[in-house]
Amino acid sequence: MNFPPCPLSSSRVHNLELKPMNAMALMSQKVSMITIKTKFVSLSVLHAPAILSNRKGRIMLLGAGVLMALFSIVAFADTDVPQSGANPLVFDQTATTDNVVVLMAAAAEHNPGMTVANYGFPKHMWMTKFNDNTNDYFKWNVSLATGADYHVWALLNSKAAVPLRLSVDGQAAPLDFSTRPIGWDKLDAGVINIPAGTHILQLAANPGVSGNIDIKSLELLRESDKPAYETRVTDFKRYPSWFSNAKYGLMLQYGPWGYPKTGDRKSLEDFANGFDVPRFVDMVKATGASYVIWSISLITYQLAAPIKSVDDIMGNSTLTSKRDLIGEIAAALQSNGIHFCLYYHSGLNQQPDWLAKQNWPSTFTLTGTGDRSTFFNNWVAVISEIGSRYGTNLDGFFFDDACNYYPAPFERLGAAARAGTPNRMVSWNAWIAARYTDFQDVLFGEGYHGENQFGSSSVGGNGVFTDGPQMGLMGHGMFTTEGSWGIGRRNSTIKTQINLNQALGWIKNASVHGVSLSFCMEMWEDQSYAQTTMDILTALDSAVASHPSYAIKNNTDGDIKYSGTWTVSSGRNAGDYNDDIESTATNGDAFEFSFTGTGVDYIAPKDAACGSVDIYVDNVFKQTVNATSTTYQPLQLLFGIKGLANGSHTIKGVKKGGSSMAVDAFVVYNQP
Ligand SMILES: [Ca+2]
Repeated sequence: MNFPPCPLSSSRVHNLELKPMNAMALMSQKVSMITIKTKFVSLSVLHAPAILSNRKGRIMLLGAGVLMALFSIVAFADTDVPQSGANPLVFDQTATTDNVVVLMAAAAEHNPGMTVANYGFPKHMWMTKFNDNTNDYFKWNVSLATGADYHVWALLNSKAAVPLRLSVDGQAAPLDFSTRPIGWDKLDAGVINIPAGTHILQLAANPGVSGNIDIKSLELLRESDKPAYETRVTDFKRYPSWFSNAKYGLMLQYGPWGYPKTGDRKSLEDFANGFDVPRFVDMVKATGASYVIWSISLITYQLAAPIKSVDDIMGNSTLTSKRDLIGEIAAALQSNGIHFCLYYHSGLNQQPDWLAKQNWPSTFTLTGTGDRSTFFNNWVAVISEIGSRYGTNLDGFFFDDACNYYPAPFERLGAAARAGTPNRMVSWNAWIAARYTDFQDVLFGEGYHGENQFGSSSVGGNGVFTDGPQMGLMGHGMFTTEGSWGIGRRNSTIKTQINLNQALGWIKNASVHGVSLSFCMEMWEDQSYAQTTMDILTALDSAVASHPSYAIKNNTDGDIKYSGTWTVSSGRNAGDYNDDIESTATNGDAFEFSFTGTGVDYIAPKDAACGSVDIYVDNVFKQTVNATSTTYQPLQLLFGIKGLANGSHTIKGVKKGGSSMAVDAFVVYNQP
């Protein structure tokens, strides 16, 4: 999560508060930009260790780094960048979980024409400008005890179909694959055989094709391990229907870092003790939100809850409060039928005393390598304690900045995130990139309003992407409603930046695809908020309530029985749902659609050839409808009924007159 959401503007993060850490991060970013311009990625590595040293030493080292970078323009202009991290990189062939081998692009030996996308400490993003030069390549020196077939996925961003080749020591049976022109992708590249021993895996540019590609990594999984892997992924998924049916929720990036309208912020204890939970619950109820996503950490890593593992890691309780405010909010919302999730930020780049306990590797930002075992162990201790503490009152975890975790033992982390209840949702923010792991349920959706995109769930679906970068994740959008994600500086104002029609449009589109939207709302430390935003949310509540959740069933649906002589007409290009209809020319022929819900709409075209139809609901005659029209009109509501008892029903239509009777689709309503 960035302030504002686009990391391209991430330098504005540092305007929030120029604490020493932020100031230093800013400096290191500037230095890295210099190295990027010189195209000497390896030299950037020299600067990174300085970030974690003491302040005086760091400034001196950074200065030396700049000089070295400038000097090196002349001295080493044609030097390729050597492999970072383990060399050779030994494949673990004994692990039965977390056994995806990740080859980081930035860690590979590569020519200097490619650069790291640097968004500042401690994020590691990806390499850019691959296939921009004819000699671009990545080489990983790897070692395997046993030769095997490996399935390969590529995390990359391409606007064009670019043929690429992965090879082992330049052998005769390389793996050729092509990028898809869909932007970020987790591309199934196919299978390559890697013999036992030490070998060079090489991914080379295609000199015959121009195409500027961002690439983060290759993920390799032994083909014989793939069935078990897929079973574990399937077992991990929860896809809770309460979430896909929620339509919208509220996100609050609110915590002890927040300021009142004027004046200073409070201490952690005073903040926690001063919060009025019933007042907050009343506010949430007024918005009509089905759920709340609450940030337990963000601009500072100070938890408004007595989390003992944090105290143990710190050796004191400066970062936790005595009052369990988080637990009280969770319980109060749940008792009002409002689901509760936590947003979690690692605090690495915003809380220096917390960072100091993580043994964070200085190599990570620029190469994606380094030992992060202390960080992961700490994370597991904290997250599993939070999870256990709140149990079923905590419905989900949204983990920000997954770029700080990847590559990660995501199966282990996912199990920790489920401590206390096996049904908790898990989400990792890969921002604009493809999903960083299959061991999660829900798209984080930063800056996304639920618009259809490559692989989106179909209308009436459960929201789960069927293809593309987010395949296997349930859709979800999360965005700012006002100027920022939260109140992180003194004397802030809140300015509403959406309107009701816009919000309603997003929700209508997203909800028919099973995608829920999280409106991030700012709140001053004293729990006051912008009335203009509240007015929109209140109006949204009544507007959305009149649009109950529904599913669309096409004329080809198996729950529709056709009796008589019916003909399918598809590829009609006439505006029909799914471009097809089913029709009969014989009086007495009938359709009967069985559904479960509280209402149904019968959708068909009107046309000069169409005539009258007798409609029955649960075998009781309702009325005769007429589908005659001088012109062809697709998607006409010929009959609709609501307010049925929630359960199984049938709607039947019998052709009575005219040349033709048609069925295009049915809409099933699930709420009164
Ligand atoms: Ca149709």
